[in-house]
Amino acid sequence: MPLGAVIIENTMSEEFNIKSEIRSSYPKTFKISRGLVHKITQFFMQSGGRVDEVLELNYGDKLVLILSKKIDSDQSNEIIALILSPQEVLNKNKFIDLIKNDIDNFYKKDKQDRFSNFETFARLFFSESETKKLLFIGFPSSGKTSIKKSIFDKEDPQSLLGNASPEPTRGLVHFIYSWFNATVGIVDSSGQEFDSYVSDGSDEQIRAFEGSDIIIYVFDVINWKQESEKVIDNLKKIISTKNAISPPNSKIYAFCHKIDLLTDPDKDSILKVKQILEKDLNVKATFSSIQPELIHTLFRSMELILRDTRKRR
Ligand SMILES: Nc1nc2c(ncn2[C@@H]2O[C@H](COP(=O)(O)OP(=O)(O)OP(=O)(O)O)[C@@H](O)[C@H]2O)c(=O)[nH]1
Ligand SMILES: [Mg+2]
Repeated sequence: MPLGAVIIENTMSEEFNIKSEIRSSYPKTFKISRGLVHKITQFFMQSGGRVDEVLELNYGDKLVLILSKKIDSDQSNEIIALILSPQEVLNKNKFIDLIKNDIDNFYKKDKQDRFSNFETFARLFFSESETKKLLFIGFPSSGKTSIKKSIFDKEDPQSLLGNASPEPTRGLVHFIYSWFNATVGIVDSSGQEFDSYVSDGSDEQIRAFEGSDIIIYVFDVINWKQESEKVIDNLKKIISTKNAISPPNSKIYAFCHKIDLLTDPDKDSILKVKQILEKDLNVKATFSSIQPELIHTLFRSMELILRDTRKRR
């Protein structure tokens, strides 16, 4: 994945000084230094202000792809810059093709639209990657870390239920795994800090949801039994956060976990959860457990997500 993309507007003052301003950048957390903005502008000017052509600027071990389109203005120009990490430099041709293919469409918009819709354009360079980001989010102690460890670290579920039971997670914890032929970046989040991930405009919210293709909402059967309204309310908050921040084709799945703890009288009520989440909120819901006799339920849920994700590619 590239490190980031920016659109820079350069305006010429009456004294012939150039003022460079960043009009938009993606991802939101991407910070570009003033030094690099200056270098990009200088490089473009030194190239003779070549437009409609992807220029390549080496910056340390990174590579910056630069493109400027001719616009009807004598006082200003715009530069789009895509900053590639050292690992992505090898794939530069893929990114150059993507820029060339999509730039004309982007420049059909007027200037204000370009600046406000830059994010949609820039996402193209990020969604092409095979890397998926998966976020585990939900109630404290509902089993997020245990699920992650059983599936991705292949830890023995019996010990996760016993003496190797995980400590409560603090903050957002990141991991990278190979999952079949995809690379998956996993974010395991703290149930205690759930509210901060769905509170509007917080940095935590952006860190958790930005770029998340797969969002797994975990609650357990006891949560449903004791506080079903909160289970639904939390999911609504996740849906609106996802809609505001995550990629357009991202998807939420709900895991009603620890079904080994179900007692007979609870069974009817628990079956309703699936109906409510799927019919009313349009979120796929599955039942799971890491208890050895029931762990196939968890494997099935994860398989379903994998199949779905492949289809969406
Ligand atoms: N009975 C039962 N217990 C489980 C299951 N999965 C996990 N647990 C237990 O639930 C407890 C909490 O598990 P965690 O995986 O730490 O939960 P978490 O959601 O990561 O919690 P936070 O990090 O605090 O948000 C642990 O004691 C686990 O052993 C399950 O399928 N059934
Ligand atoms: Mg945890």
